[in-house]
Amino acid sequence: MTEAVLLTETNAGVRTLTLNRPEKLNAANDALLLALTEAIAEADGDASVRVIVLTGSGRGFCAGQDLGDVSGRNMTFTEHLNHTYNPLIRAIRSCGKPVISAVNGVAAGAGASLALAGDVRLWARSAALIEIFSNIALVPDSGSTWFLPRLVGYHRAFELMALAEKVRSDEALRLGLCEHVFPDETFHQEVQAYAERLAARPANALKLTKQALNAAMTTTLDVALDREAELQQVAGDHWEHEEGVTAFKEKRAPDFRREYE
Ligand code: LHQ
Repeated sequence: MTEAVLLTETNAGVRTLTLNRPEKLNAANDALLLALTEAIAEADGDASVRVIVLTGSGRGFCAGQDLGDVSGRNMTFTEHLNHTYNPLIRAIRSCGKPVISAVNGVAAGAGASLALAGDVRLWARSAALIEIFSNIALVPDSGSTWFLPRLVGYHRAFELMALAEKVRSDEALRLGLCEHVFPDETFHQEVQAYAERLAARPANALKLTKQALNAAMTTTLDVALDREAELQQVAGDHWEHEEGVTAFKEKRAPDFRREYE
């Protein structure tokens, strides 16, 4: 039997999805992209899952499109993106649960987009990101042109894309491409511990926060204020809010996981 292109594991409410084509630095083929998109939707609908982690097996995170898998394909570039990468990036951004990009190694091309697409980006010390598209005379895709300038500004984004420079973890942290860098040796334990911290937070409130932030990325302050007021009502009507306030008054830690255990 051939090894699955995507490995799935759930531990303490954390669903870890591991890209599993290590001999190619987890370069993506259609099977992997479709499996990953489906797995995110499945995790989104599973009440026992509170946080999703995306990571890679072996020494790479994702080397982007498998360049051995595109020649002779019966699809245009546009069709290919609309069929595979774009639904994946949309699934991550619209998922009601926090998605952690756990970047264990090199993230190149569409793999760099995947590294940027998570709500939280945790990197191993030896990880690196390369907007490598221009090496093969392509345009950055899978959301890179949207994510990167919002993080580093137009000019730095243009330079990284035009020169396909490798961004190492220390610089990534400085540029805001990741939130934390952990030692390679303990990376997966650190990611799991971080994910469990997030899993203990109020799931409904985080879902609404993600929704509000995503919408605010492309809107005016006026519209954002109105949306906050609407979503605050939804959050305030949820049991989590009552639990948070009660716990505060009783001087104890809130239990936001009680419905799931
Ligand atoms: C690979 C790949 C790979 C196949 C490493 N494919 N085998 C969207 C829609 C439609 C079409 C096109 O594209 C897109 C979006 C994109 O993602 S375009 C960008 C595609 N990706 C690339 O151009 C990256 C190509 N890879 C590299 O430049 C290097 O491998 C990097 C810089 C990522 C890592 O370098 P090294 O650490 O020196 O590793 P390596 O090059 O020795 O790679 C290890 C193996 O993985 C090697 O196989 P081998 O049999 O020789 O050991 C590579 O051939 C294979 N591999 N990336 N994308």
